[in-house]
Amino acid sequence: MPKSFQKVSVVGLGYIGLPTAAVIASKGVSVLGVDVQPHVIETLNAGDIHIVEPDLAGVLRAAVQQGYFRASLQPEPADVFLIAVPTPFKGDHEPDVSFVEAAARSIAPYLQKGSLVILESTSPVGTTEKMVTWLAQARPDLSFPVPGGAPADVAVAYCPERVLPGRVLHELVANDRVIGGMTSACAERAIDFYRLFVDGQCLATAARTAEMAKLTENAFRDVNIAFANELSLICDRLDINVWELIKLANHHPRVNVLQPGPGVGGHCIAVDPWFIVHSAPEQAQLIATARRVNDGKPHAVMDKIRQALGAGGVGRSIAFLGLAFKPDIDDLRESPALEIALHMAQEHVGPVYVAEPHINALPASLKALGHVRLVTAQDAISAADVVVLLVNHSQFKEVDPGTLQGKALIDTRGLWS
Ligand code: SAJ
Repeated sequence: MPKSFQKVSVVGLGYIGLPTAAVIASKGVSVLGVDVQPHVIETLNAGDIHIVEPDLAGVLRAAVQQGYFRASLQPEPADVFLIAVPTPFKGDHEPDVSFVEAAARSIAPYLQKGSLVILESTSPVGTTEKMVTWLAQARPDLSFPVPGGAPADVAVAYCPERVLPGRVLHELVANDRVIGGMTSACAERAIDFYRLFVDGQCLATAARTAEMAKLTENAFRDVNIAFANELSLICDRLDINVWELIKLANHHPRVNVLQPGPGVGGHCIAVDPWFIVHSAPEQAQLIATARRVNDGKPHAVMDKIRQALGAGGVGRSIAFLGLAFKPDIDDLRESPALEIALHMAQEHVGPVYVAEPHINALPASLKALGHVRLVTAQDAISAADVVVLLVNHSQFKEVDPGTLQGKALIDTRGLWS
């Protein structure tokens, strides 16, 4: 292990920071995890975890037991500081980088000559440069890098995470990384660090390009999903089966249309493109439109449900199959399926059945309505007049098609089409 990376501090112990800290510690590097939530610190120091991610519990527990990982509310001196805090919205889709600023200011007192600071949080272009400004304000005794400038006391780089929830431990090690330095010397230093645990390629670039690379990847996927979602609306109007259409079109050697659905959920794809739109609103026309198309899709599904319920909708019952934001996970964050089920249950007075095999209890918002029950898929289908398939969980493929006979069926994922 290079002598300069003996102690690493990871600030922000969420879905990215914690697995990253655990993987680095598993390589025999001493890692201090820092978070502002006392219950997170207590849980981790006891060798347990507070998030759901396959294989993470074992890796973290071993790291704690072997003394390579410890969590604290307070930063401490370290050779490398890796920041992985949330960057949510404020106001009208405006990126809020205040957690990055708070994290930068919290580590500033512990920097010294030779420190390496890396930002991993998904961030609008220019955030790494801002972070340097905050650090420099707090530490006038140290020099910090400027693009194309002279070597500085502290190296600063931006390196976005690209892991897929559910496969984080594998992808953290296997994926290629884009590593943007404030200067090329900063990028090289950060690459040396990532080599401690990354098997994929480490690709050097400027910090601004690396920031934009992350946003581009998710905006690319969002635009392509929007194309599929728009096609589904066009096909409804023209009475064409969109699933068959896409299968046929994808036989073209250079066409690969993605799958329509009830909308785009999760914490990344529905959020990150707005960071681009906010930075360049005049230019980012297609990206903004794609966001609107995907955000509009749940409303199109709700209109279909209202139609299926018909004029005598009052006493009829609805089954919603799936609440998660994508198949075979338990994550309900920003889920269009949950949005649709909740809106419709608020508006519909008849019985509502929800089948979500990955949860044990209804989310509070649905439970509070009083007329929504969490049941198995088969029970939901048997009891319902209108069946709405919202998530293509593997388990729903087992449903006997005979049981769907005579029901009004809205299949937003093409599972039974
Ligand atoms: N979806 C569709 N149709 C499709 C594919 C996806 O409707 O053909 C929907 C899903 O149902 C879901 C949403 O899109 O609601 C997002 O799911 P996803 O599997 O596309 O992506 P995430 O949000 O789980 O993870 C993404 C990944 N980014 C890309 O694939 C470019 C992941 O690599 C990133 O690390 C992650 O965002 C992140 O943290 O930014």
